[in-house]
Amino acid sequence: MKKHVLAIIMGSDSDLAVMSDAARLLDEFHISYEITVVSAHRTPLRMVSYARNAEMKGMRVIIAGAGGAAHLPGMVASLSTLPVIGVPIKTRTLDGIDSLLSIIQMPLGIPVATVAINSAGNAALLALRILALSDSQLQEKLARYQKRMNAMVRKKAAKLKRVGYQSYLKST
Ligand code: RP5
Repeated sequence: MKKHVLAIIMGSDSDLAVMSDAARLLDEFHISYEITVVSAHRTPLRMVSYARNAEMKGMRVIIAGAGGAAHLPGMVASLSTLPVIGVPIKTRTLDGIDSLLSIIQMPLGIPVATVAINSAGNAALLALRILALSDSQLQEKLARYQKRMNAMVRKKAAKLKRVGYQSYLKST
């Protein structure tokens, strides 16, 4: 069986559309991951066994998305010593502020690195940076990724200068 080095977990399949941004980025970087639903509230015992076994299975980082009373990232971090990156999911009632505050305000001792609301892509990039500490090829790939972004922004700035803001807006 193929060993996954990263886990993408989420409290519900309703989080999948957001969390798939992380999966897409990891695909782009050819990093193996497991993606699944683990609910802190609806499947607490599954959450305990998932978090307890993750390191033994070869996982290096866990990305955990949750919305509302979002206990999943903190609970998983409390059950393991792996780095956990929390993704607050935007909610219909409170716009994800509930998720953000639930995930980010961890007490001393159990850290969760929290990204912006719905920012699963940045969670993946942060996880890649952690892996890259012991993988120079991955570090080079990340540097190339940043160079491509840099070039894209410079190209846009040059176009804006060339055509002016009105034509630019019409062309986008
Ligand atoms: C959380 O409750 C999940 O992470 C999800 O964001 C939220 C709502 O879940 P569903 O009612 O859509 O399944 O546990």
